[in-house]
Amino acid sequence: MKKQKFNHTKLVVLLLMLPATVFQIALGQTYYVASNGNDNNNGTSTSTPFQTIAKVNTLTLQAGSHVLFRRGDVFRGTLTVSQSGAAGNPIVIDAYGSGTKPTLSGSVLVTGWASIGNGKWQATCNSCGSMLTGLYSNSVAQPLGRYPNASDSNKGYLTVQSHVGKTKLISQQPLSTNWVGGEAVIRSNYFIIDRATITQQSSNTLTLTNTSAYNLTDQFGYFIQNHPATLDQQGEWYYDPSTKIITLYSNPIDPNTQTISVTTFSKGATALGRANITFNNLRIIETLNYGLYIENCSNITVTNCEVINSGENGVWFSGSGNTISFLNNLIKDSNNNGFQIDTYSNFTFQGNTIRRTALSPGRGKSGDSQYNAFIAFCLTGTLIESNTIDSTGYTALNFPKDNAVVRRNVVSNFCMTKNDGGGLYITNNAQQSMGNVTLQENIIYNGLGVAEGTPDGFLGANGIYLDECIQGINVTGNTTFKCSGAGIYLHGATNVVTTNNTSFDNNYTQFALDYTNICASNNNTTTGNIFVAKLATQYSGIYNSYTTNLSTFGTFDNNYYARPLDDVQSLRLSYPPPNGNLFDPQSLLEWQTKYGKDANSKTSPITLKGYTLNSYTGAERVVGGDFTTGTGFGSGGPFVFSDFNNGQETWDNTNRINGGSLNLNFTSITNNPGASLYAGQVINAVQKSKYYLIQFDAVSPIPNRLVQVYMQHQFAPFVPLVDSRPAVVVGTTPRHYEIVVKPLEDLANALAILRVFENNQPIYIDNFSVREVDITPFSPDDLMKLYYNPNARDTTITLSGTYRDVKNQLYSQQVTLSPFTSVVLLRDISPDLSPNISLPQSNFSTAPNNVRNFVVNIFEVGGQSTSNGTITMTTVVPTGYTLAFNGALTSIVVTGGDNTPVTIDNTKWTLINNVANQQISLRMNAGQFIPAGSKATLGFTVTRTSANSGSVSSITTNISNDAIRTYDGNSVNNVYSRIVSGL
Ligand SMILES: [Ca+2]
Ligand SMILES: [Ca+2]
Ligand SMILES: [Ca+2]
Repeated sequence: MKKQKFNHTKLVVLLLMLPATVFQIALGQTYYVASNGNDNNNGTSTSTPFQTIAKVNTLTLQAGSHVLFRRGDVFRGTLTVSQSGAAGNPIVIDAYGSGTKPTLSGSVLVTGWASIGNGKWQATCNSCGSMLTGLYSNSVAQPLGRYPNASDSNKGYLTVQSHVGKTKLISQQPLSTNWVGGEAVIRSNYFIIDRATITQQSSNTLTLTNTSAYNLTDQFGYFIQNHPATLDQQGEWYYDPSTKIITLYSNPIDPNTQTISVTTFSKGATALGRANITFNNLRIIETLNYGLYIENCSNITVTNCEVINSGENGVWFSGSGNTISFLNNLIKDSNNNGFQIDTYSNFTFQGNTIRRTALSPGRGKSGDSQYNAFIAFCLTGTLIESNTIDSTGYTALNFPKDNAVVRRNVVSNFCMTKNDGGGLYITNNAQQSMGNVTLQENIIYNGLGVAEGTPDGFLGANGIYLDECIQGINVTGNTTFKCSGAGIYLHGATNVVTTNNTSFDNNYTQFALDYTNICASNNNTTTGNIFVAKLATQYSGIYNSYTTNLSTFGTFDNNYYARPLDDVQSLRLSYPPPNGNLFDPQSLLEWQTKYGKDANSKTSPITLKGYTLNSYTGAERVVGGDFTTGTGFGSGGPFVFSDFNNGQETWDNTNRINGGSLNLNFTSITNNPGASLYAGQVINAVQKSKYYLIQFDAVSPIPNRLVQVYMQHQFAPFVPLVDSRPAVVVGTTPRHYEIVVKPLEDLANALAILRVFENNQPIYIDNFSVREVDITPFSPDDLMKLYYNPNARDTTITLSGTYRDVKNQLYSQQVTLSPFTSVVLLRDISPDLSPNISLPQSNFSTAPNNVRNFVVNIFEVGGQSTSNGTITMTTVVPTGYTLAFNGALTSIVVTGGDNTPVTIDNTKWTLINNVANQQISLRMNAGQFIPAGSKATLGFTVTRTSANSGSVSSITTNISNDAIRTYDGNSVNNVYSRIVSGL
């Protein structure tokens, strides 16, 4: 036990003034409390402990006094500390003995359950008051009875068909029970769950007493609780305060065989208007309202406590005060907020864990600022550090708006009861002055949202959510991932600095800077961030304004906007017409050139193909896709339509790519946002269970032309058959493009679409092809991974496979992360070609023994099929030999082999260069590819002509380097040499 400091001056005064018995208290008396004690004891030793909280509440404690509860014991009631300690010499409430922490329980046991039939039991709770917030069977919380049950359809939500204000609810579903006296639990909107008493019912119309600030909203959900007719599932209970009778559904378990407790005491421990109090090592459970309730106190320290099963807030520092330290505590299973602190200064919240907060709709409180794990309305000097917050009904950590540091917290699984909240959240919709808040190195993931009870399933759980009129926040070094909304969402923000954060796999966007109706977004700084969209349906960034030009949003630079599976148009920029592109996906280039932002920012260093191509399984669907003739296309081939009737197609025969090609161009320039032409190719029936490969070659006289590639309905409603429209970038050098499409539905009349954006320069298309294919899709989770380190020391993670980060740094064995950092790794799985030469008999004599047939095998060893028709290779024979390639051959007998003809692929390749019959270069034909793990085999003939007798030299074959990695991502193994000897 800690010795208390002795204040001699105070002692002298006390000696003069007080009788001896009080003198001992003034020294800082230690009191012991044990469940087998006696309130008639003096309480001053472990052998003479008090027994009850009620006795402790009668003591006049002094600075330095300790009240110690025996570990392993349970004490029922509310511990009220009615005195103050002194600075540096607090009153301490703590534990003694060994074992589990002493329990302060706010509940009483209820016994004598009588069966009333149909699985229901009743018992009277004489000490219960006007409400009950918890019933526990063997310490496990049981559900308040509700209709419909959470296990029913739509997770137990009925639907508001129509309403009048907040007091009349017309149910879409018929109500056959009279629910008057019960409570309607209403999703008034995405982020509010209100409770209102049902005072009248007429058929499907409920009249409510509803004190919420929010009106009802049609098509949102509601259910009914706190009514005896709701009881039909194990554990459901109802309490009638007028009779003090509890009804419990328990079938077939006889509740008399269980320990049933119910919440009766408002608080577990409390202090009002006091100072210098420390709470250590207490376990506070099953309280009617609050586990720990402190009001208008200062210099309060709480360490190593557990607060469990609180009927409303787990811990509430109400009112105002200063110097609060809340360290290394556990708060779990709170019905409403886990931890709330109002206007206090100098507040430290460190090393705490808050779990399972407000997970039952209707058990939390109505209105705003409820269902949160942590909410602080502090004044100044707040530190929120190294906490773990998991599983929260709404916002996990609602931080204060002034002078606060929020760092190194791990926040997961939030918005599990309500939507449109955050992992870290703040709003300033009252537009007060605010600032000097830092959010640093937090790790935030699994922002969920719940679809049930909403009309459209909007989830909107954002990792870091700075909502409405936020100013002066520094967001740095945080990691957010797997949130249903944005990783970081700035909603009407000014002077917010967002630097060096990583956002990955957030379902809507990795980062958003948005407008609100109240506040514009201005003068923000967004630099050095890594925004990686895992899926093609996610955005890397969204910049929206409908009030001011996007160029006033602030400074943006050195960010990564990466969407490796579809990296071209991963941004969305919205600005009202005529100067913007409302809701259209856009490229980083558009953001850079049109608004002058992000000059040094980059997209993904590698493009990941989300599949490997195994084979073609269907016939060619494009007639005349090589555009060899100028007739026929437009009927069997593509036709053009456009937004403003200015798109046209013509035939080009100037060998832009490969002979004739399709010229897509505009007859006039409208400058309308998103103005496009669409080259539609009839491809007839498609099935949603199949994959289709759209291929073409393209070139334009100017660089950076975007072409979207997708499918849509040929006839009304003309809607796309895809969730997202992949885009490719067409430049001044002809390139081959391929996009795999999996239609959303079976359709008899589908179009393949090439969408070209308005420009005064044409785009030329050639070798246009659509075929059904067999592919093996890769799971995006295998292609892209986020690793993070939630520990205070470096952590090394072992990798299987080779990866790159967005800065193109290679990781092959492991990655080491500093504390509270993360990395997004992209699998390095480009196709990798590696050739060899098969020529068993390589000693060349003179004629007639001077001719040899050999094959070059080009193996794909990277596990990824090559793109079509792009591979080039060169085979060279030494001086004194000649080399021949016959493009008509389909088999060859390798000289010195087993005399079995080897099947070769010569017909699939075209000679593109021949230097003196010694150096032959070939290019694979359009439409041909080397599947993953497979090979191409080419047959050649080599003849010794003038090589010297006894000479030794090499035949060499070489796969050309492929900077854009469409057929080879590893040039180390691209050269193979075979020694030949002249005899
Ligand atoms: Ca029920
Ligand atoms: Ca052509
Ligand atoms: Ca290679």
